[in-house]
Amino acid sequence: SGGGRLGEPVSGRPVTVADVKVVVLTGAGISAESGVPTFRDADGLWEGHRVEDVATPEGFHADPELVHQFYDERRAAVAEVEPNPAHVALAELEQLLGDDLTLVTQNIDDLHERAGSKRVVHMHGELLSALCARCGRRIPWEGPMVGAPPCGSCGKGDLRPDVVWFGEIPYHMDAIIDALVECELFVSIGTSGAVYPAAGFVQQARAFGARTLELNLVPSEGSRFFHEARHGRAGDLVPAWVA
Ligand code: BJW
Ligand code: ZN
Repeated sequence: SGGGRLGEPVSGRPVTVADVKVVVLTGAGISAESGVPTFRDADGLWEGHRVEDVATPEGFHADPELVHQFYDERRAAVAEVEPNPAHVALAELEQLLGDDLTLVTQNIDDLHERAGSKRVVHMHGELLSALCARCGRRIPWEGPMVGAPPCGSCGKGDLRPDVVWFGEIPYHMDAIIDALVECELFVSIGTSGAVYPAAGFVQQARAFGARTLELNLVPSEGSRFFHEARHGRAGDLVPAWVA
């Protein structure tokens, strides 16, 4: 149906590549082929941990050590893996589109950056950042947070992972909404469509006139909201779409 390949008509009018404003939303599925476990697939990373124990403010309050350990393990694991062809294709797309591409990721890994993307909007935060729970200061973070000293800025606050847990407000929402309003093409890659507000972006983009495309291993929970869906591995689908 012609939906989504760059340079093809979007919203019924002819466009050139330089013309097209694109929003790409990525989720855990784009990092799966790099060896980062997803959240809700069979061998998902939440196994052994209840979501509410490790990804809520209440869980952190109840057992900060457990939550720090959980994120320490993920930080160490991500350091061992490499970006895959899907990340690389999106970095190439940024070269092509510049500011006309808004890459929004729900992922807290840095694989988009390591593939060469310069402007990544991390709506659920970043593994390589720590946040002072008292003064809100952010600091770059590489080592384990278990046993970390208090915040060097206020001297008192405990550091927490700089990530967005259930019940917290995702980051950069104003910029994301602006990009959804303006875009002519919205592409969702490797996300189950189970977690809001990201799961609602397709309907918002569509309401504002964008063409919408899903690239995912299987139909997501929101698959029916897209104009077009292609199912397969991100490492195959994303380079083919960008080419
Ligand atoms: C492949 C593949 C391959 C596999 N190739 N594909 C409306 C209705 C009901 C509830 C709510 C609602 N609005 C808000 C809520 C509450 C809640 C929520 O959504 N709950 C749901 C469970 C129903 N949302 C929130 O609390 C959010 N905050 C909020 O809404 O604040 C209010 C507000 C917001 C905005 C404006 C005003 C007010 C915060 C949500 C925070 C989510 N946090 C986490 C943890 C982040 C840190 C961390 O990583 O530890 O984010 S939870 C987890 O889920 C993580 C992910 O980013 C997120 C999404 O997961 P994702 O990426 O989709 O992964 P999977 O595993 O689910 O799916 C992977 C997909 O890839 C699958 O489909 C596979 O098939 C596919 N795949 N291999 C291609 N090779
Ligand atoms: Zn502080």
